[in-house]
Parts: sequence; C-alpha cells; structure tokens
Amino acid sequence: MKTIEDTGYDAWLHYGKIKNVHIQKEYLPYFKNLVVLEESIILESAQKELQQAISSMLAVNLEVTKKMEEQSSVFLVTEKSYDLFHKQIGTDVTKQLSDEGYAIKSIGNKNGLIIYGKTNVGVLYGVFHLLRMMSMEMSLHDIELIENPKNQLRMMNEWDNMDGSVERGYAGNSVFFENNRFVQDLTRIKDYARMLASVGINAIAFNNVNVHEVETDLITAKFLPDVKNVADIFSAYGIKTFLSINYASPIQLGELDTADPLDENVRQWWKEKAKEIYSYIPNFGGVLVKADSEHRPGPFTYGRNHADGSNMLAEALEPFGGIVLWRCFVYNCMQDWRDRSTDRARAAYDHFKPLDGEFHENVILQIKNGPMDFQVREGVSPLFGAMPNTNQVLEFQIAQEYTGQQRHLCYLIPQWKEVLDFDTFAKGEGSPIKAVADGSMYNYKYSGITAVSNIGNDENWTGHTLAQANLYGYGRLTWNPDLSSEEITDEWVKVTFGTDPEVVNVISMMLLSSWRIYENYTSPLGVGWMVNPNHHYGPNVDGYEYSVWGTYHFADYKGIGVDRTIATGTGYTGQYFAENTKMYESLETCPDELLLFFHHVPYTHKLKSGVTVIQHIYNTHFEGVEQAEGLVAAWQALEGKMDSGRFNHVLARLQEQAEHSKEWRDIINTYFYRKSGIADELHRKIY
Ligand code: GCV
Repeated sequence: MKTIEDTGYDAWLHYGKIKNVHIQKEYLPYFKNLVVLEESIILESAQKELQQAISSMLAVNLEVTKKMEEQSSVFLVTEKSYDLFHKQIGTDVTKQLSDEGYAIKSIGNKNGLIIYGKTNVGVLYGVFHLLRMMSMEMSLHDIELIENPKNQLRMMNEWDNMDGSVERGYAGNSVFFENNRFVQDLTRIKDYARMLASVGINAIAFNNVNVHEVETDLITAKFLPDVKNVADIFSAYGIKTFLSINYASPIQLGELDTADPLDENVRQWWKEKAKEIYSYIPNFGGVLVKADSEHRPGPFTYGRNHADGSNMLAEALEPFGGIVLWRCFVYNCMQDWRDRSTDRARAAYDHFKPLDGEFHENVILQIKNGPMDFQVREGVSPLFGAMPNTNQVLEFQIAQEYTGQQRHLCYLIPQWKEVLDFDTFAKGEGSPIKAVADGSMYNYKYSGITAVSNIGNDENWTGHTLAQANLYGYGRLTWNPDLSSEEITDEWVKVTFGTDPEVVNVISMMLLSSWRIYENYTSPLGVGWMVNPNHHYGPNVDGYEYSVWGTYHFADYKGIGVDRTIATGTGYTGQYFAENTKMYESLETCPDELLLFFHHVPYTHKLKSGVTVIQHIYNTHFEGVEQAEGLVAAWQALEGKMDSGRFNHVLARLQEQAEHSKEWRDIINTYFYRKSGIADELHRKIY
C-alpha cells in the first residue's frame, strides 16, 4: 500500500507523527489510558479514532479501561455518567451544552482531560476537536472549552447514480455504487463517514436528486437491506441517512397509474412505503425531492402545487419523525429567454413565496445560495428570510461545477462566508442569511445547511487535493458560520500539510486568493455562465445549453448584462427586501461585482473602480492569467517541504489551470473585442 501522505487519501485525518519534541513531551503524559465507562456504537467510533490517531501521532498504544484511579487519562463521558464527574465538569457546563455539543476540560494534575458530551455524538465531536488541536500542535494544558453547533441540520448531498457515475462529479466514480448496485467493499464509505463527522456533518443523502429508473428501487425491498448497511455505517458516526426519491415512484414502480398528491391511493401508498423504509432503518432521516425541475416529475402534472406535493410526503413520514427536504430549484429550463416578462432568477421566489405557511412542519425548503445555479458570482436567493412560516435550508455546491471542476483551484469558503453574512434586512438591519439557516430568525423547527459533495473514488477523494479544503471548510462553516475564512484555512492547511510556517502561509495565500483569480479569467461582473454546453467546463460565451433561445448575458454590439430592475427589466430586484432592492435597482449603488447580474449597460459604462466595463473585462482577464501562473510559482517554492506525491499532483493541476486560463482569457477577450469594436487601452494582444 502507498503511504497515506503520498496520495492524500487520509485528507485532514492523516494524523502525522508529531516531530516537535517539546510538543511530544507535552502530549505524551495525557495518553496513558483512555477511560470509557459507557458502551455505544458512537463511543466505540470515538475511542477507535483516538486510538488510531494517538498511535500514529505519538506511537503510543492507548489502552481502554473502565478503571478510574489513573490521573493521566483521557475520559470520554456523557450525561449518563455525569454524576461521577460532576465536580470536574460543573453544572454550568452542562447547562450550556446542546444535544450535540461538547466540553473539553483539563483535570487533575494537568495530565487528565475530560471530553464531555450530553450525548455520544457530542463526545465524538469532542474527540475530533482534540485531535484537530493536536494536529495543529496546540497546547493541551488548561483547556476549558465548550462548543455547540450553530446549525441543526448539517448535511451532504451526493449526486451519485447507481451505475457508478456521479452527476457533476470531478473526482472519479461513486464510492457508494457500481454496476447498478451497492459497492461490495464499504471501507471507503466508513472513511468518508469519519471525515464528515470530524467536521460535524450529521446528515447525508447519498443518491442523486435526479432519480432515474434504477435508483427508484432504492426504496424497495430490493435495495433497502443495502441502504440499511450504509445507514448503519453513518449512524456509527452520528450521521442520519436520507434518500433522494422519485416523485413519481408509485407509477415508476408499476403500482399505481398516478402520483397525484391529492389522490387517496397515492397518499396511502406513501404511508405504506414510509412504514416499510422505517422497518429497515428506524433512524432514517427522510427524503430529498427534486420535483418539477429539469424534466423531473412533480405535482404540477396534476395541477397541484409544491405544498400539496411535499405535504403528502410529510404526512407519510411524520409518524416516524422523518422530514421532507423539498428543493426550490424549480424553473422552466425551456423558457424563451428573449421573453423579458420571465426570468429564471425570479422562478424560485415566484413559485414558493406565495405558499408561505402552507407547508407541514416537517417540510423544509432547500434553497440554492443564489437564484441561478452556483455561479462564480451571483446575487443571493431572495427567498432567504422571505418565508417566516416555512422551514428553510441553505444549499451550497462544494462540487465545482461552474468554478473549475476541481481541475482549477477555487476555494469557496470566502464566497460562502459572503452568502452567510449577507444582510437580507428581513427583520431590519442585522438579519443575515446565517440567521435564517440556523433557524433563529423565525424560530424554525428545522433548518440548517446542505451542500452538493465534491468527492468520488479518486484516491485523494476530491480530484484536486486542494479541493479537500472546500469539503473541510464547508463542514466547519456549518458547525460555526462565524468562523473566519482565515481561521478555517489555517486549520485545514495545518491538519493536512503540517505546521511549517512557510507551507501554511503559501497555501493559505493561494487558497484565499483563488476565488477572485478564477473569477478574473472567467465570466465577469456577475453575469455568469459562458461555459460549454452540458459538461459546463471551459469557456464558451454563448454556450450554455439552456440559452438556446438567446444568450444569458444579452451582449450585443452596444452593451452587456441582464436588466433585472423594476424600472426597465424583469423586476427581479423587487424580490429582495426594500434596502436591497434599492441597492441593486440603482446603477449608482449596485456593487461592481454584480453589475451585469442586475443591469444591462454599455461597454463604456464606468465602474466604481474607475475603468469602463470593457476595459475591466480586458484587465481582469489578463490579470487572471498572470495570477494563475503565480499560483504555479508559489507552489513550486514548496518543493521538498512535503511528500512528492501530493506536491507533484497539485503542481500538475495548477499547471493545467494556468494553461486553461489562457484559453478563457483569449476567448472572452476576443469575443468582446469583436462585439464591441473597442480596443484595449493598454494595447495587449487580443487573439
Ligand atoms: C442534479 C444544475 C446541474 C444539474 C443538477 C441541477 C440540480 O442544473 O447542472 O446537473 O442536477 O443543477 O441542482 O438539480
């Protein structure tokens, strides 16, 4: 077997040997024993993780005991054994902990540590926290910390198909399926569960939201035993399993001739189905549904709306505590784009806002961060905060469908931070999207954050090793959206590549600048798209498949951009709360980076930065290529500071990125030079 470090397989859980002798000396006395008084599958996972990590970091064989007298020990404790430890833990701490929270406290003569959780999973999270601190070589003396997750649902959506492919997968094939069945060897699934739990993820739907014929069978006796096996693996790490379902399952499975949500037979069918699923998987989380979107079936077929459709499923799941995640990515992909009375950006709000309050309390609406589709830059969805009486969950895409497909470096944490911090003004100033997601704004019963995963069966999971940072950072942000991009980056680099300051500085700088770099050489000023049809990789200004009726950017010889104003455009700006409507409606106050998302302007329009739109396009595209070349040079300086496996792999990706950035630059610049007839003021070569 190749060493872990060579391939990146163990990602941020590789627990490299602690080489610093001072740190080693500090750590060793803590790990004479591991005291675990209770028994549970999750505690067993915690215990094993600790043993494996300590053996790898300190070459110590950590014995598990139930004996209490040893001072130099780590204690894993839950509420059940609280009485034995109440002095050390204290009542205050227990009061402050939520169900999944944990406390870590130094005890005794400084060589004891208690990891206390109200529940088993709290302890597991505490163990991962401790190991993260150790991987970062932080001191363990005098620790006294309490952590609670800010978001209730912290979820992953895999877009895996049973034939083994992954929709928008850029890291090989599925780790769940092959040849229309489950994989035989479940090791990778277990390691994935460890990775997810280590950053606090607590839910997963592991099949694609586009449910084809074969995946419809996942909710039948044919596959439910396999689903249960996988669900058990995730359960051992505190992760609940959900399935994406086909809305037309009763028809697809040949049992009914309708899927009308108001038909009594259909309702009964789903109730029986729920009973059957829960008989296999008692802690099943619920279902994820993409309906009436991109040719998927849904309630529209029967003249019903999304509340009718989701409530019918919610009623079936309700007796078992299950929930329905209902996606709001609903738009008419075949719309005539030239008809300015419609606008894809408007669609989700137009469909869902009028239904506020009509959904059952175990329905959650799942809303993509932007109204379009995970572009490098777009406005935030105006649905956030607009439905006080309907649970909402925020959806990100870790898979880099439109942001370089894990061949280009594009670290998305800064983008997600902007979304989370965006002030909706739903309840006046200080109403950020993160307060919608964490449920606090409207006291939602269920809420949280979910995301499309970026993993596959490539040895390093994510294709580009540095794309692991997006997965890690996503988890950390769902746990605590107040963490800064810099904090998350610093953590990830240290736990993945070690603590050498030069390595940490260079990789952090590369990650933190990469989103802007990618934006520079791709589509400008929030206009988005400009990708090749279907696979969505690489530049093609008019290429996006659903722009068959006309381009998505409305570029002609005079100008570019989509007029979404109330005054003269599609009226989309009116979907935001007043303060934001005002900001976006006016050319004066609309931020430069979103100008073309909201306005159609002449190429000679001057940005706040002082340059014209056309000059901005030229400048950023030339600059973006230089910056992409700069990433290669920055990485090259790290040669010898890490194993050659990961070094060479990343180098090759960065070189490819630099090369492809030139293609972007040339295609975009040439297109707009020819369209506008305006030359680059700096007379650079435009091909
Ligand atoms: C799973 C975009 C992607 C599709 C994806 C869809 C969705 O359109 O290109 O591959 O389908 O979003 O989020 O449902």
